[in-house]
Amino acid sequence: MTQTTAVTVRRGDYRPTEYATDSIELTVELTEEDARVCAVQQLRRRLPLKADERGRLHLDGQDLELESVAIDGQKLSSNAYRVDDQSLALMDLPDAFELTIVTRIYPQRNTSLEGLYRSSHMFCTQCEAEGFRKITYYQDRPDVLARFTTRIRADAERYPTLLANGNLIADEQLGDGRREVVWEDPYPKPSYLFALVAGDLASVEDRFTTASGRDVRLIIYSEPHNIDQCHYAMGALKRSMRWDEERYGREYDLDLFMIVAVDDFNMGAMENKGLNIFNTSCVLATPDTATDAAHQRVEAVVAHEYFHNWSGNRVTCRDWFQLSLKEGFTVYRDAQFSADQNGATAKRIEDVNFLRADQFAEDAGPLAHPVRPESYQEISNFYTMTVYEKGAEVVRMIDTLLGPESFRRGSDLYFDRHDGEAATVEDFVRAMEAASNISLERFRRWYSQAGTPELTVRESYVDGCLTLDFAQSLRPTEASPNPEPLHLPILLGFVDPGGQVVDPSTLELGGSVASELRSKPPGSVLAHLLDAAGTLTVTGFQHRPVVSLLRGFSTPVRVNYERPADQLRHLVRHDADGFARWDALQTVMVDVLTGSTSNGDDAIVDLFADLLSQALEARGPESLSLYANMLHLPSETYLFEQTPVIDVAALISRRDALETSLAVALEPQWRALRERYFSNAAYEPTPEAMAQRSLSNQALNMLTLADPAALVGDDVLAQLRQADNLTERMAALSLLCNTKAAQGALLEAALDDFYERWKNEALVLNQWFQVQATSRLSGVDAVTALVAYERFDALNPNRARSVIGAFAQANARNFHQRDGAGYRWLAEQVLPLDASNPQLAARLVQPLVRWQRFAPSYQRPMRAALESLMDSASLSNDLYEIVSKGLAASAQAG
Ligand code: HT7
Ligand code: ZN
Repeated sequence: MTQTTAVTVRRGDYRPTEYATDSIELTVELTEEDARVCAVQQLRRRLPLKADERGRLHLDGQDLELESVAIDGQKLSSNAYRVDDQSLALMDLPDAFELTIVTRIYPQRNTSLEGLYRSSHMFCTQCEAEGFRKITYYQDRPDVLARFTTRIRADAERYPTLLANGNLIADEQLGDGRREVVWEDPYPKPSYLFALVAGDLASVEDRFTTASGRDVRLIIYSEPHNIDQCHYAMGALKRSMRWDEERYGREYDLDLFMIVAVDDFNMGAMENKGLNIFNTSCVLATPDTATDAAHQRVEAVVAHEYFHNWSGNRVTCRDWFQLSLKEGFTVYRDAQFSADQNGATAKRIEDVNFLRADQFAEDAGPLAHPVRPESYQEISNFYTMTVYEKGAEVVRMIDTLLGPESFRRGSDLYFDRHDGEAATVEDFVRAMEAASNISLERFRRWYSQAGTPELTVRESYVDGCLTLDFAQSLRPTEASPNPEPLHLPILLGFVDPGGQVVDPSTLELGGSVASELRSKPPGSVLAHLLDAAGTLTVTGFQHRPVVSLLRGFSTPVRVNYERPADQLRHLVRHDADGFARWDALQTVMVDVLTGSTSNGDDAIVDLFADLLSQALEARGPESLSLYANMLHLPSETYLFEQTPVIDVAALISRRDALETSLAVALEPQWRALRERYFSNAAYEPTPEAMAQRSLSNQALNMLTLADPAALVGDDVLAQLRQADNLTERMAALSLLCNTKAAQGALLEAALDDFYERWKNEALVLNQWFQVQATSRLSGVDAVTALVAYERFDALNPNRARSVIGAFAQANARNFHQRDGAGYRWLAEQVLPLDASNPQLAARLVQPLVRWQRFAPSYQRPMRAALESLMDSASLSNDLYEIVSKGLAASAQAG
């Protein structure tokens, strides 16, 4: 029997609640068996009752044992309310009253990691999106803003750390070895921002003086064995606080800001008011336990959650359809922060890579939805790349259209207008319009239409006049069956045959599309394509220029621009904009790898030869990180996204062949690069040192490809043994795992040594699992052995992702085995997980739902694996929504 009870929630059905909850006082009594929760709410009708109306209240509740309900102190008999497994309903209510509800819950048995649960030795909460209803009956929706007071009672010895949102207002020893603390949060907030933590935690502490001179205490808590790994996050927090004041004028508003690191967490972190809760993977970082990428992720996630204090907490969302209002905007803010900390070009490359490889895939598959979705069955499934990353691109385009001064005025106006409110995407766009006097009428469609637009460009040149004909199209989707043209901001520049960027102020702009000069990047023009087609003419060139299109990826589209490869190579060599150089190189390689350009390998080798000699001379972090990015081939997932029908084996073997040719043909240059950038200096997490490590590791990778036998015994092993940091250790271990010549005793010894040394560091052990799960030499047997390993634990999301997620998402050549064994294996892992942690199961299954994009021989077994899940006894709402949408797409395409 399959799940059939899924309810669809629709955006158009939004209605405010009849009653506001002005305040809630929670008393949570923790024991080793359970928790007793007493919630006292003050409720008030928003509008007076009409003559024939009776006051009704719907409260959400899940997995709760109801002990009692009382109104204004009078206990209700059980026929005075209706309770089922999702809700508690009360009738015939007065206009204002006090509601007291006592429930019992079992955090120790809660493996879903929503609501109140146990992780290692502590209790913690996760309430976004709908977890508070697992703590007590409540109007668990983001437009109900209440003042929270939280009283926690627990064994004083076992749980000396008792935390909740806001300020500590009481702390008392109770008679029976128990202790009581009371926390009060002065800011009204929705229930999804509630948090509670109880444990025996260590802490690091610091202070921050705000722009207006207030003193804020900053504390990061973790289990004692991790506390030495929290200093990097503290530095990142202070940088974020200063940055948000300087860049957005946003000051922190409480006297205390806390972060708690927990082992078991479904996502990266959570922005609960004043008490952020973090997955350990997003807060702990030392040279030995976090790679360069992990350091940057910690910095970005700390910033992201902190920035939510304004974009999400002070101004929250009216309903979950507005999720991108806080997430898209906050991702944009954290991207700006990271760009300022570590270099704008490298950050843009990272984000565009992710967007084009993963979000474009989501937008092309059965889970495609607009940035502001119209409906959902399970809101947890809508924390997607579309809502986050495409949502951030939409905010970025608004910034591009308005320019930085007007954008800042718009953001100030948005925060002023809606402080303390639950707002909508429309409120955000209106504030941007009001502050800039720029109409975003057509632009709004970005929020309501799913799918990635395709921009087609045709170019002609006659007597100094360049004509660019633009056309846009958007594939109809179920969410947007009749898509309409979007406002595409197209940033471009011109490079002359000598390699100089042409100054566009010497040119005349015309045609049917509006256009204007822009100084960032230097020598740019911004064209506005608002209709299905339009033309930009540019006159006054001395020679035919090469067009540098979509600088900075100014609009998230697929580009169809047929032009000779030598034009792209010219841009790779000469464009003044680093992002545009990288992007042109990606296109050159994709065209060769997907077969749209024949015999291009030699030209790519020539290009790489130039880039390698430039990389040897590079100075400064911006330039070094640009070459570090350019000297990598496009990722497999990006390549898949660039082909209409994905033939996994063919694409991977083309990519392998090109990589090997580059390795062999340029071996001396790779060796020089390795010698130039390999360093024995002590580890530093600076952008420059990270770029140097990336160059050195890429050189080692290419040298190993060129001559596997020689290097395995030499540089790779030396790096594995002698490195003082995880980045270099993992690069070496990954090379051993992926090199045939290293298989057998050599690799086993290396893996065993690594395991013995790091087995007590959970996050490093995840890397050990992951490097094996993603190896090109690890098939289904290998990952089956990994999940059978004693230290594998599917209930810990980080560990599950390090094997199951890693294999399905980052080991295409083995996951997409033609006999379907990889797909069956994934379904077998996901099914038992669904019973304990539905959110995680629904995420891990997703590689299967994109089956329609693959060649027919892959499609059949992918669908069969989905069907096997659908046939199973019962699925959670989370997994059912994903699997059923995946299979519905199969009916359409089949
Ligand atoms: N706002 C947070 C979302 C989140 C979450 C959502 C569903 C299930 C578990 C979750 N943990 C955190 C994270 C963020 O984007 O800032
Ligand atoms: Zn967020």
